[in-house]
Amino acid sequence: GTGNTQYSGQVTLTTQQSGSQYTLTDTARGNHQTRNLNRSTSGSGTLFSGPDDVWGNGQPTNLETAGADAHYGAALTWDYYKGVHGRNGIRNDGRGASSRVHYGNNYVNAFWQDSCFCMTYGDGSGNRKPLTSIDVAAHEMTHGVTAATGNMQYRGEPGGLNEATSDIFAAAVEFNAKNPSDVGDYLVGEKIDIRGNGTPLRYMDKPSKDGSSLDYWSSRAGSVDVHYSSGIANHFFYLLSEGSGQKTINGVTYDSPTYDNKPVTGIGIDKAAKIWFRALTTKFNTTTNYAAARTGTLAAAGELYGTSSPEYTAVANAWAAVNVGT
Ligand code: ASN
Ligand code: ZN
Ligand code: CA
Repeated sequence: GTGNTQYSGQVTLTTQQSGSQYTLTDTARGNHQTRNLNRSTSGSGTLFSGPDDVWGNGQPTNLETAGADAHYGAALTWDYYKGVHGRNGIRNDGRGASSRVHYGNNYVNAFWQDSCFCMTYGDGSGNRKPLTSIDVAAHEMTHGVTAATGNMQYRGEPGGLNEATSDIFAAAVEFNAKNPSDVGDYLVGEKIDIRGNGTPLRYMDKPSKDGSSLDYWSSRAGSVDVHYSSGIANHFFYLLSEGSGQKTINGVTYDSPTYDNKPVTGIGIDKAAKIWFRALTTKFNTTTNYAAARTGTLAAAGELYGTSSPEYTAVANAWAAVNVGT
């Protein structure tokens, strides 16, 4: 089918034909379904269906548009985990989840629930910007991957690492998608204007730019909101990928500081994501804190690239740069 999305332009969607109708059922990705809650805050809504296999018109007033964005974001995230990490779906069992759009009234959030194996998106408030961008979809779906793997508990330092894992793979999926309307960046939620002033929700190069997130580990890391302690690992991941200092990527200029004022040389996002995924799936557990994340990512880098490799050294340097483990 054809999706006329709000954030990603015109895209191809995989759908299912049943008789004279088509539905947003992704037959290539575990039958992932995209459903319309039509402002309800409960239930599973109705599966998007229609006669022409064209979904949305690029405008949020058309109720199919958010469905097209969500269906596309879920497909990109599925393809990223399968193509890059060899993971067959969120739980590595080939099963598709579902997306629910148009949750409630003026709801300015999105969330994953393991209980329904589903993610849910609000429509945003005054600015009428549904929370269905690629990075938000990848962030929420990654909560499902984390629940099925490291399962870091959603409080304290493990909670920050859980949140960061969602931001890290949100960036990785966005870069991997190579969509010209929503290019890759190290910002989270730059499309949805959640603050109403055009700024993104989070910045990975220097998380404190949002006014609340932590750039460096301190004893406060275990007591602030998990969306703020995630900053430490987001910053680690940015430094590991791109290195410290100024850098412009896809038109966005970053300037990433280090705690010790020593420069860090990046190894690229593909290797950094390989290391984080291996740590998430084979080292992390419910109680992993920042010190253990350092140990786990070092072990993962050692297994992937060797303990004498530049990749291993970069992991050590990037953790030191966010004040973990020195
Ligand atoms: N959008 C938020 C998140 O995924 C919802 C929450 O706070 N759990 O982190
Ligand atoms: Zn989250
Ligand atoms: Ca982004």
